[in-house]
Amino acid sequence: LLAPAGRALHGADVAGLLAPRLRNSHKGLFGSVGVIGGAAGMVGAALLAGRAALKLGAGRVTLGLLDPDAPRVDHLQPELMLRHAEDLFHLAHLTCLAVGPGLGKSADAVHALDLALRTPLPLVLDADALNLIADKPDLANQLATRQGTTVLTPHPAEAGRLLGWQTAAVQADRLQAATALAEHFGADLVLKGCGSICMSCQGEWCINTSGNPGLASGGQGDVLAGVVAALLGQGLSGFDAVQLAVYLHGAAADKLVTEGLGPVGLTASEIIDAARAVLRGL
Ligand code: NPW
Ligand code: AMP
Ligand code: MG
Repeated sequence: LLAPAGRALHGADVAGLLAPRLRNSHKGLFGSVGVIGGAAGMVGAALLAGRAALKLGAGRVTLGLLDPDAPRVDHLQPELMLRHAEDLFHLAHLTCLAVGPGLGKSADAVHALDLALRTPLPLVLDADALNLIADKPDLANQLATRQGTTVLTPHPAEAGRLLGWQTAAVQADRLQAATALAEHFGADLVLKGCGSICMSCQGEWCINTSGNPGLASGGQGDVLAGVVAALLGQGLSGFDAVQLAVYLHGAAADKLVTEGLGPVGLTASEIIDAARAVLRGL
């Protein structure tokens, strides 16, 4: 069988994926996103994902943090609800979960990921969620057999860990790596990096045209995971959510560079507001 041919991903491909909001809309229509992550020393990763989910339109966002000493409020984004990770699974209203930003690899992290994989909710798996799945065959099997939408957002090193390949081998044949991951896990995904590959669980794929080296800094991937979760929460399919999120994330960096910020020193926090502005202009 011939693999479906790929295409370049431009703004026109994703414009219109999110329907305009009705005048009588309410927050219950736009998803209740949970973010699981934020172990000691990496609480910021979960905050970035949560802030990104909020500013890309999620109706409500609750963080389930692994660090027992994590703050109870985000003073720069008090709209976020901060809980301990284990408490998140008692919230009946969640409609979508992002797992992994700053999750760490503790026993509590494994437990939280295991519970998330058992839910029927649309899932975004990033960072240490992917690293744990690479380490633990039971979790990998759960992922490969789960029903429901799953979006994977590996960078090349995370993709290599999942595949048992060196990072250089992933980079040498990025399309083959993305195809192998989509087939093995039956998931929609983005293989991140310059020219991110978005791939559907059916093997449909495209290469993103937006973005620049301003994105090569800590926290940018955590923001992307939050954007994908926001879009899943608003009802997009896994592949549509990946494409729109990846395009917006790159276009946000391009917008900031055009305006005279970065690329050196561009921060993940700055990308969030810019992505919201790009979405408005699509
Ligand atoms: P190298 O150096 O080339 O060998 P890791 P992480 C490679 C959290 N964070 N092309 C590259 O390898 C995350 O959420 C918390 C080629 C790089 O050094 C995770 O939970 C933050 N290679 C945790 O930290 C902000 C590429 O991968 C290595 C590549 C660990 O995540 C930061 C790094 O990967 C961070 O997000 C590319 N395009 N991209 C916070 N504020 O709390 C990556 N690599 O070892 O998986 O570490 O990505 O930092
Ligand atoms: P992470 O490594 O998880 O923090 O993710 C980094 C994010 O920034 C991913 O979405 C990458 O695709 C993006 N990124 C990093 N470097 C570049 C680059 N040189 N050009 C375009 N996007 C990049
Ligand atoms: Mg990352």
